[in-house]
Amino acid sequence: MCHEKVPQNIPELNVEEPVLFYHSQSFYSQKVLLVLYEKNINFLAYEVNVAAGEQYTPWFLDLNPKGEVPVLKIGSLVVPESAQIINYVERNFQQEPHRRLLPRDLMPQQEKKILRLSNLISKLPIGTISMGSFIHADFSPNPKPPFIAPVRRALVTSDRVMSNQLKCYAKDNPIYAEVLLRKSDFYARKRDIICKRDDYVKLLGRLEEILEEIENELRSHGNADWWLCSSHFTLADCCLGILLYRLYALGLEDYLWGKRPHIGAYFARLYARESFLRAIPSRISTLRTMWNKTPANYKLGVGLLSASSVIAAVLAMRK
Ligand SMILES: N[C@@H](CCC(=O)N[C@@H](CS)C(=O)NCC(=O)O)C(=O)O
Repeated sequence: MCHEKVPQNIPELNVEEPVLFYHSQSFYSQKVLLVLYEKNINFLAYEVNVAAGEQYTPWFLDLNPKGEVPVLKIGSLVVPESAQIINYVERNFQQEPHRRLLPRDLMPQQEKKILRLSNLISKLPIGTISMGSFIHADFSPNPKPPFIAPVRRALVTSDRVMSNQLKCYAKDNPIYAEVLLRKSDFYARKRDIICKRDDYVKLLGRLEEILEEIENELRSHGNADWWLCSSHFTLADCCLGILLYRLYALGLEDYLWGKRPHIGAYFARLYARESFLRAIPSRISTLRTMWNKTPANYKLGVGLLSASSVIAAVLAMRK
């Protein structure tokens, strides 16, 4: 078996309200969380133990055969994929106390711009950008927790074995074998792009083109107190806010918006928004991720180092 120590049956959640299966460090989960908070939707959050492979248990694969978070479940309705979840909630939760992320009073060209920019941002291969930044670390000199060196190394290692691991999950779950094997191929191809520096530079170039367009858009508002495309915080802001947060956590902010002051100011403004603060991972969850992802020998080293510092301090005090 590939997985252990995780619930082998769907958790009994006898609730009427929507349930979001998510992971606090997952980019796509954070985007959905931001949308749900912005729209003032009550929901129950179930954190899937991705590190232990809970997403490949049969009960989770029944929800999403790709073995990915986020998934939204409302009664018997199951909606996988962040884009589908966002579409679903935007269409179905529009009346008070909810609010639209595409407000009614937008001009047609504004709505078009919001949809276009949201779409551009959503198409970015964020997993490849993240993993590539761990390998070509000179682009991201200042990574934030949880992306400290031992965690980055552990993530690169688990990404490297993922393609084979997925073949193993496919064997364990023959009904979902086809989709899992397709995902295994995807991981093998992604690995090629991540490792080749030229390909990674091209990917960052594409990201920069989008950020340049966003910088120009923000600049065009002058001093108006606008978000990306409107005075309202819209769908485009949910996509952009979480993208910027991920790039910042990876340590790419100087490289990407050091020379784009409007994006820098926009990013700082997000921290005054309650929904954004709720959607990004708490310190506790970041510490938990760091602990789970840090190899045991490194923890032992840090433990020994701390113990020896304490002993040295005690000895010094006795002198
Ligand atoms: N296209 C999916 C991507 C979701 C995705 O990649 N989720 C990642 C976390 S950010 C995941 O569940 N990874 C676990 C795995 O693949 O084993 C979406 O938009 O929801």
